[in-house]
Amino acid sequence: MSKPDLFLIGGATEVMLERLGAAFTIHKAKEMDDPVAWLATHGDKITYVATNGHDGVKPAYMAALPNLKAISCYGVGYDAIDTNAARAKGVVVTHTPNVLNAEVATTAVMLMMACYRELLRDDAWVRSGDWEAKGNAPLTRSMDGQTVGILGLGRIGQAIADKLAPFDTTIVYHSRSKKDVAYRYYDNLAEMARDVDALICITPGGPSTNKIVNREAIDSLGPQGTLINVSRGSVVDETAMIAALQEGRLGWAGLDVFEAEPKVPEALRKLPNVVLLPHVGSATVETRAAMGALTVDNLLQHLKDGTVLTPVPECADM
Ligand code: A2R
Repeated sequence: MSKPDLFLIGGATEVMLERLGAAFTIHKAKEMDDPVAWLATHGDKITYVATNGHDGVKPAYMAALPNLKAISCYGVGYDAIDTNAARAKGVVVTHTPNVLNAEVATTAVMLMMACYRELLRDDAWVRSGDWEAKGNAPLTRSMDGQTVGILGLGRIGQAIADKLAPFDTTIVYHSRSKKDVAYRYYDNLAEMARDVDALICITPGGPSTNKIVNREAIDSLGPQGTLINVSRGSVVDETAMIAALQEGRLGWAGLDVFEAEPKVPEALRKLPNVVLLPHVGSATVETRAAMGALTVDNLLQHLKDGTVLTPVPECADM
């Protein structure tokens, strides 16, 4: 019996390719000159798609996949996939929640520590010879005892709160609904930003969170405030943030995500009061292996009995 056809958007690890290859005939979009043209001829035989949170599934691909059954997304964020369009076609979408909570939380804490303790400046102080030439580096700020506002206290947000506990932080949070936790809840983001030393963004991307960290929220965080973003670049008004960092209205920013990544504005790259990472929140060998395994497991499960392990909430009842 011939294997079902899978359209692979973006990359996949060797282990993923090996497991997928045993069950599916893989067609790699990356190796096609014109994937849309290829789909126009072959799209009707594709029943499965594997993609990632960054590449998602373009509307032009979706339109050319009439017999699609499932989309498996390597990553917890799936804002690059139109889940409503998928659902309307009877296509179930899966993602990789939980297996990356600890890693993304570590990235958030690492960025916060790097901002507070001026890790990059002090590393440069040693490398440049300034230590010998100028003496001790200027003092930094302590990360202990800070009040930290978490924007989006979900799976990862809670993991961040847990990892910050040894720093004697006071955790508060903002989300659309109050959670059953002991932390103080703010129903207004700017109000929370006014009361905290650091604001950590860890909501999903998409229209409902687009630029919710706006000028008002940024100004509320203020000149002594630190903004950490490990969610999506779209969550923060990047232009407003850069202006605030340049003008001293915002103190520091630790960023793993950007509005038009991998393009990062030069004005941001020039600032001394930022720490910039190339969207590596979950990017360790261990965590990416776990995410890859779950991405493949969802597809194999669907092939076996039509169910999936970790559907996105919008497809949970399919
Ligand atoms: O708003 P709620 O009560 O649904 O809480 C969720 C919150 N959230 C929002 N908060 C404020 N304004 C919004 N428009 C909004 N939309 C969602 O974000 C919840 O507390 C949190 C998301 O938590 P989880 O669904 O458990 O997601 P997880 O696994 O923590 O990942 C979060 C995101 C991914 O979507 C990727 O973009 C990124 O982390 O890696």
